[in-house]
Amino acid sequence: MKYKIFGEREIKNIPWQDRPEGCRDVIWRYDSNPIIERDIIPCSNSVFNSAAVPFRDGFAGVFRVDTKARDMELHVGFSKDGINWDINENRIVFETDSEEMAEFIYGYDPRVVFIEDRYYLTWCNGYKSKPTIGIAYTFDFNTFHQLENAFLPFNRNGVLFPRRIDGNYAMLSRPSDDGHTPFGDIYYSESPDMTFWGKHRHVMSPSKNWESTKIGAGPVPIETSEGWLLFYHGVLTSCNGFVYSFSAALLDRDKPWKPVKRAGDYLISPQKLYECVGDVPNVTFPCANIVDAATGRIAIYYGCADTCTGLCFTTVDDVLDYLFENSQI
Ligand code: BMA
Repeated sequence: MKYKIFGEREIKNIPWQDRPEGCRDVIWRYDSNPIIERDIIPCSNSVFNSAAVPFRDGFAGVFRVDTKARDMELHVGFSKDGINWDINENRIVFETDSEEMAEFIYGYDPRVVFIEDRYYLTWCNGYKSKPTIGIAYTFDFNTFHQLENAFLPFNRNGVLFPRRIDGNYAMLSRPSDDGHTPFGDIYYSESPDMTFWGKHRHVMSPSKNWESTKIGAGPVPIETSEGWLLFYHGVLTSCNGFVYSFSAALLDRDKPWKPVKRAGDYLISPQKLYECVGDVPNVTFPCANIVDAATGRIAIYYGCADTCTGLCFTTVDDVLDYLFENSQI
């Protein structure tokens, strides 16, 4: 491996396929996508934009399940290989000491990260029916303890860093509005205790045409010798609606609100039938990456057309080489 990875462990059973022969793409798709079909559990209308992490000798995940009543719920799942998943039929019911947090309105687009001694879950949480960032922690993916919302509405795409920065927990987020937000930059905030958030910093605005409407952080940033590798989604407004693609950027290791490299092109855009056709056409939306520290392999989980879940692959060396050769900053 050319570049160093920090804070990740060896994941021998990481889901993986080699780059197909002749393929020159930086990120390539799993050839049996989608890995999770929309009807995987009886109540599901769709399962997409979901999180997965290594857990015990396999993997655990928190899945966005939109039900047949079209409620937006969060469900736990487990897998031995990261590809075939058992997803709980009942949604997560959070425990909380805060009366204000007790009412569950909706939850979507989860991210999961291991920090210090436990797994933290962030998601877009309906607070009095307005979207903001919910936070909970779990040790076992059975009991989830919900903390206070990180921010006031309106906010989405809250993504925690896997370690403290300068002594504080750190989170990326995307302030938004109450609808299908036609704008959006990525911001950075810190907290000493996961409750009080401040030191807000601007990270990135939309730049190129493929992301010209809005951008948002995707999976948990990966710490490398060159900086934090962040996959992020970007939205183009076409004459037929939003198109969600994703790409990569590198953020400064000590001051992660400073981008140091940024791709000019998308790395995945909706092109396969299952990405172009579904409840919301033309959406590829990454929410999780699993990294094998021994090989630098990265498996990315992404929602497809707000309907099902796909998997794609790259390596730290592939993405960083690409960013160093093609950065548009
Ligand atoms: C965004 C979020 C995502 C969704 C996308 C496309 O605003 O709601 O969950 O995938 O729209 O519908």
